[in-house]
Amino acid sequence: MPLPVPVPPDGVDPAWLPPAAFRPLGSRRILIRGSGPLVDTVHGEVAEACARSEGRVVRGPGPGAAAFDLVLEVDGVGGETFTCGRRDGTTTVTALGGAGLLYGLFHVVRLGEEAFSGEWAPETHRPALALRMLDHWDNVAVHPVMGQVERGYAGGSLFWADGRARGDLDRVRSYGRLLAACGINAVAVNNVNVHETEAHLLTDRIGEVAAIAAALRPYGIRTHLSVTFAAPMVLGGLPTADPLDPAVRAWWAEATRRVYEEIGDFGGYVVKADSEGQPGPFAYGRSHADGANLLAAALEPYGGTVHWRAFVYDHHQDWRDRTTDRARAAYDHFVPLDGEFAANAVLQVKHGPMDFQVREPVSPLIGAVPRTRLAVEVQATQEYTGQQRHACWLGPMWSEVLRFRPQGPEGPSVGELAEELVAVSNAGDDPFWTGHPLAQANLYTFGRLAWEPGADPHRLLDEWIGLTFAPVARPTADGVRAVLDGSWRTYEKYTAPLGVGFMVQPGHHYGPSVDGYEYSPWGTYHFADRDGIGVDRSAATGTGYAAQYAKPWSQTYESPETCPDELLLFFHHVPYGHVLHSGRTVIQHIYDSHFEGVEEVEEAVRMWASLAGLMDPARHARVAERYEEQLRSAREWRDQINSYFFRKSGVPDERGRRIC
Ligand code: GCV
Repeated sequence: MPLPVPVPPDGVDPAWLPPAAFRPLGSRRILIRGSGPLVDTVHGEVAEACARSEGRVVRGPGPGAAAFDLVLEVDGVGGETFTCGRRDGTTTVTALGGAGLLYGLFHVVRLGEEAFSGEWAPETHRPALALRMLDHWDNVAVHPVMGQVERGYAGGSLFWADGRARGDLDRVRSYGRLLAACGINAVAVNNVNVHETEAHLLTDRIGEVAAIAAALRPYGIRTHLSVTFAAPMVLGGLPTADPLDPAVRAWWAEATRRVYEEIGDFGGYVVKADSEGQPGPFAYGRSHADGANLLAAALEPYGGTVHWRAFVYDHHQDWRDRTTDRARAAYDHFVPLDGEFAANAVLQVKHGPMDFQVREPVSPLIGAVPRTRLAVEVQATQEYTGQQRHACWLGPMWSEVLRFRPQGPEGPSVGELAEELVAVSNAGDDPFWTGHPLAQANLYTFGRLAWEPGADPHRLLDEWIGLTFAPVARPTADGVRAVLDGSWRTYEKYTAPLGVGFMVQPGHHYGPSVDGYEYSPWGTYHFADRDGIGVDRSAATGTGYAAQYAKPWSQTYESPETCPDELLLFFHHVPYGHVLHSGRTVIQHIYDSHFEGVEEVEEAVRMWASLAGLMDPARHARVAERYEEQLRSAREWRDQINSYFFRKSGVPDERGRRIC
């Protein structure tokens, strides 16, 4: 039976699955062979597309394939792999399982008319990373400081409303559909900071999680849950959460058994422990391997996984103490534990050593735990990259991370070392899903990069444009590409310079405040004085962080002479007159890049205005409105940063531009 395609509520943007994107497929004669729930989903998609465009679909063994333009068939025991080729006028997608067929269908949608022209040999497509996951930092109850979605810039939660799981889950079904169309196969439905209400999702409120899981399942998405390490105490009334205590182990085993009674394909737990106030094993003198293995043991009988976050650092640092370096923390905590984690425990590592800044080096932990399963975590929600008020397409940044080779140029890339890629989701109940309509490109690119980490992100951007604006005319495609293509570097230019990071307003993290975190306990400093700026992380004279890298990176980063310009202030404290590889001094680079960044935003605003009338007016208007704010904010960044460094250094701009 075909499963009806979910219908999002009125006014909700179709994102990258507008009906027009299905037109090339919908006007064809299509044969579907195979059975099972995901094949029913494929059947529903095809049936709806055909009903709209006068195509025809047959399900079953069918007459000879030659009578069809497209054959979608399952031939295997399961899995996500599919093969697609075209011969004698018939395009064939042969998948190993229902999930593969679903991905094969969306592959055909992406190809559009191309899927039905010429001939090509069968090509096999399989995801490079087994798990491609979104972590939602959603709270059930609205948190007094963080709101409903922590670091959420797209309205309220998609899953939770009025203190419980939404009754109407059509929007969640539509979300699952969008995610499947870019290759995502797992979702964690609540914040890693687990507050009291949300702790109960594990036990007495698991039925609500089960309802969400049921809504996502038809699109091949497994549901995961963030849990508090203190659950045995908070929920079970035990006096301890010590991971080696038999009663604690029994409690987790029983709680997990009940979870699987409700959700047979439950993915597992996500845990933030001993981090920013969340409880963890340190309270009992136990290691993080002890902690992770406790939950892994409870999940193991059911095939579940624990995602244990490596974001562990001291957030009560004394800013006067120059020896403690937050960037070192994940490596220092977890490298000694390599080889101690259970087979179903995955260490989830932020891509950089700090916290999703616009520019960071790749975390040295990623290349240093060969006997530990790794998930790399990126942030689609733009906490430090414009909060979905600024257009900032992060595809090139994530691609750089995934292509980096931590063990040296001959070693494996991050995309090869990681088994899984996780993003903090940027979606909410906003009609455009992501607040800023162009931020949809981040979600889409993330999913596609998780499938194929070596893909050229610009190709993926073009894919997103082609689908979202279908049928896309040249000026629209060129215009959208022009405003997004370099937007990450533009954002970098007008915010904190040369990898030094932060300089944001404390708390909400939007907008400039150069010294906002300079005298705080969070370990995020720039150390600017009248002579220079930057953090000395060299082994010779600094915190020693550079030595956490394998060669040649440890050597490259150790010296200001070889350190790449864009990371200079992350690794070194240098005088304002230090000459960069670009030939400019640091101070002149600060001035120039900030003027340039704002000019680039001005250009993007003009480009966007020229696209009026070429797309859905509501989408155009929303972006235009966001650009007004981006421009205001970029000018504020430029002026605060330039004035701050002019006042500190006393060095005038070579070009005599106005700096207050
Ligand atoms: C969910 C940063 C964010 C926090 C977030 C944390 C994390 O510190 O500001 O809001 O907490 O990262 O990744 O756990």
